[in-house]
Amino acid sequence: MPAPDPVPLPRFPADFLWGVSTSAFQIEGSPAADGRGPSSWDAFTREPGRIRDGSHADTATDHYRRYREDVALMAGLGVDAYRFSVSWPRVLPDGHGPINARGLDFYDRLVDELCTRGIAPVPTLFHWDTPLALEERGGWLERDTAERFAAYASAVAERLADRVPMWITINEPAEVTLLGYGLGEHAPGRQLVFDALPAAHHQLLAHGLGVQALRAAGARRIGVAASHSPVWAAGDGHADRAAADLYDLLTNRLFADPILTGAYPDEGLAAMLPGPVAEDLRTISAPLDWYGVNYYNPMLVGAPEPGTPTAFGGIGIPADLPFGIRQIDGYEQTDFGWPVVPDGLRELLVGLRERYGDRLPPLYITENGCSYGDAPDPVTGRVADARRIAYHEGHLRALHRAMEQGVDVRGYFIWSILDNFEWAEGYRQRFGLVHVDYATLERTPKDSYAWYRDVIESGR
Ligand code: IFM
Repeated sequence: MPAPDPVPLPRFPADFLWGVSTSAFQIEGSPAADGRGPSSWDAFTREPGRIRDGSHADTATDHYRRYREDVALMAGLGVDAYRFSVSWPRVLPDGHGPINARGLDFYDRLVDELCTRGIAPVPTLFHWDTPLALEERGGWLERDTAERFAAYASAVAERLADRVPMWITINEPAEVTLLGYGLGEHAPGRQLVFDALPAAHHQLLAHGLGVQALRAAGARRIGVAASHSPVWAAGDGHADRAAADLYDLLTNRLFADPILTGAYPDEGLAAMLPGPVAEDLRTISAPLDWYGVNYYNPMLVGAPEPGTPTAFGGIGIPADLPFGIRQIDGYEQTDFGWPVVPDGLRELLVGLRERYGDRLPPLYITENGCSYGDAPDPVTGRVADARRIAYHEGHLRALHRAMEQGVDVRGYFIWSILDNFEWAEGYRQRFGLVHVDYATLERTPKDSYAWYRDVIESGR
């Protein structure tokens, strides 16, 4: 158990935005309510062996029906903002065609509830739940999906832009590309390895077209939520450094460079992408108001070791890839097996500032969090999650150091307000400030909830 740090947390600027995050598929449940269509993840969870605990997200946390209770929990925390995602198949059950007004009504009610409580709604338009009808036509491997996304973005903004102060186009296109289309660990379960690259380009194009559509509909303050990790080479030799550089290119620069510089980081790679790439890059790099960073941990990468498949956080990495993921020793691990490296956040942010300079808009940490399985005490009901508190304290200190080093960071969203459906892990990983009993759906704020409430309060 980590000892509490006796040094008080540093002060953040008075206008620093404190928030919490979720995504639709992970919390909402009610997959058939009010005309929602099926998503790629509904189908994936039904395939035997895909989800480690054999679960699905038909109920998840039942947020679709309990959203008022959840917004009340956020109000109790005192957060300034709530980052949630809009389910594309609720709004357009087939991914295109007529709008399902009842699906949009849910987000209308949610936004109203948030506004009533003084919490800024921050919707993400795509957090992985592709409408199944589009997935069956190739999903993100097809350019058409990007164009459909833009029409969907318009529909959502036309309804909500009058009350939404900050927008996010897409979440973590790197994970969808790598885990969904490259390795098959996530929906849609394709194992295309490097043939998955069109999925990256089309999500980036969707982001760019989405920015245009949002601006045309009057949306303000548009950003993206991209996952980033510092990549550490496993050794000083050329082979390890080259493998780490390739991993950094494929997971960090492949996504940030087009958005922030209007170019792919490697010409050979750009040449493998479909469509009018140069023209698309102009769309993809339309100026953003801010850039969102999702940070969990650094990655240690070395040359592949033939015959030794590697794994990270339960995800198997095939042995024939040109890099191998190594275990990071010497740090505590979350229950997911992810190393806890707070200074990796500072390293990452300073690195982004060095690489992109003045092209980097103000940053928000759109996700940061940890999975620990602490449960309510059977007698007192208390959920004593000291490790989560230590995790966030450490990351806030690291974030503050990055700001002292000149990185312009405007806010921090904890992943997540609630325990929820953690994709291929099912319900085995709990990231919430609030415990969810999946049998009764009872919510129990953990000690970390009270800690975050105090952090927010003391900053005011
Ligand atoms: O739960 C996910 C989220 O959907 C995307 N970012 C990482 C989180 C933890 O794995």
